[in-house]
Amino acid sequence: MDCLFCKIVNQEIPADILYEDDLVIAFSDINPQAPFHCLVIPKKHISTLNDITEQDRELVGHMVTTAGKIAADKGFAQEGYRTVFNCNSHGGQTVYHIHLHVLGGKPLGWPPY
Ligand code: IU
Repeated sequence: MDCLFCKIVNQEIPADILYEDDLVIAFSDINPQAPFHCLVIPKKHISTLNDITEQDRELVGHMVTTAGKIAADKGFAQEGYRTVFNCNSHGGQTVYHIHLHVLGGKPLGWPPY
């Protein structure tokens, strides 16, 4: 499978890794949209949020708790931060391996258009 994020998981492509465990990896986004912007991805390939099954509940929960821990470690917990899953074209998804964006370090606008 020709998946860019699988290649990052398999260390075939370099990335600025911020966190890694058996289930997930977090790395800096190459095109940051905030002073801090990283992606938390599962090591398992899942293309979109539409492909998540009941069996992935723990994995996706772990992605979210990992995002929260990274934000806390970076000192964003109090002032706040944003987590985003984009799904398919209308959601703005461009890489088809699910990833949770974690953005922080400034007040972020809403809505996102
Ligand atoms: P999206 O939700 O699929 O649009 O987000 C994909 C993100 O992956 C986007 O923010 C890119 O900047 C980021 N990214 C990356 O960090 N490294 C890469 O090699 C590529 C995309 I291609």
